[in-house]
Amino acid sequence: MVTEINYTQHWFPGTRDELLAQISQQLKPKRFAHVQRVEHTAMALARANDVDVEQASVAGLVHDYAKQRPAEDFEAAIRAYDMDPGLLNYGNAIWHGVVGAEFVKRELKITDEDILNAVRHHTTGAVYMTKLEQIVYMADYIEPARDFPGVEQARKLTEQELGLGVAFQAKHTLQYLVAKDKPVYPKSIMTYNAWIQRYPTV
Ligand code: DGI
Ligand code: FE
Ligand code: FE
Repeated sequence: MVTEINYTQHWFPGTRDELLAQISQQLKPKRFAHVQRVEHTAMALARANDVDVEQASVAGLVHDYAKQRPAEDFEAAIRAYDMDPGLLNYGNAIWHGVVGAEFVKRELKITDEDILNAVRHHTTGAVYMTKLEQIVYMADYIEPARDFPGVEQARKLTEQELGLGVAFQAKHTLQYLVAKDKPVYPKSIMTYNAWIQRYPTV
């Protein structure tokens, strides 16, 4: 996929090609292709929702930056950066976003808190999410290669209104986790509670 965008702002201190080069060192080809599809979807959602398209490009590209790190890296970072020790009870699924953002900040020199929060919250969502955070959360869920029951409805709702998509995803991810007997990270439940009250119809 070719996404022609020249970075003219300061979200990442370098060109898009330089960012891609750094990300490709961290990710296997399949995951690298996924983040580029998320970038593309996030840029479209940004255009539709009056969010900075370049900021959405950077956030989409970096959202899974830490996905393929070993557990030891995350455990060390949780201790080094005084993060919630409760995080140690979870695993890569939760760490790659909330702890991964710390690697994004330090290694990619991205300082914009909106982008960093979009990375932090892209798996669990959050009670309060900016439009950029909602965009990355949804782009990850509906990028073109996603294929699961309900994805078409998720795409339609997101097009209608970002918040509808967020509520839909929060509800369906919670249902999925419970059905699979997986532990639910408390933040995922908080996300569900908040968004289902804002959008009770999903
Ligand atoms: O990294 P991706 O695969 O692109 O997508 P993602 O960051 O949304 O991760 C999705 C995975 O995370 C999916 O398998 C469900 C899982 N997940 C989401 N919320 C929770 C969770 N896993 C646990 N254990 N607890 C959660 O609250
Ligand atoms: Fe992810
Ligand atoms: Fe992802």
